[in-house]
Amino acid sequence: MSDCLFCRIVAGEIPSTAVHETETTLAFRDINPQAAVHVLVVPKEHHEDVVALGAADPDLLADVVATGAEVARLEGIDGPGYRFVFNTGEHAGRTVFHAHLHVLGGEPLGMFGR
Ligand code: D5M
Repeated sequence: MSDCLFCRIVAGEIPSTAVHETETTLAFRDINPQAAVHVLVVPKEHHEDVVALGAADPDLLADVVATGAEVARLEGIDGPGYRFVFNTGEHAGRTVFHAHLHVLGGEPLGMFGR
């Protein structure tokens, strides 16, 4: 999808700060970090959101989660703990329509909600 921001990052057409890559996934730093560590993990293949990804290719969703866990290990936040977030829809503030996992940590995180 040539007009998809994260497809263009995967293709190397838009720069990103990669922290990890597998055959099926790419992890890069969020441009607007909400925590000391804020990394996005995307499937290289385009899927609209996590629900569509899970329905179309559960193994690829598992790859995204496994890459998120590996990113937490590489960033040294697996000990103190971290948060995985998948936003869907307007109320969650979703802005990019290519499935992505937020990996947040590196400091105590606030609770969920408004
Ligand atoms: O989150 C989409 C996230 O994508 C948001 O936290 C900003 C981030 N973003 C947007 N553009 C870029 C680029 N170019 N590099 C890295 N990160 C980016 P959402 O769950 O859709 O609200």
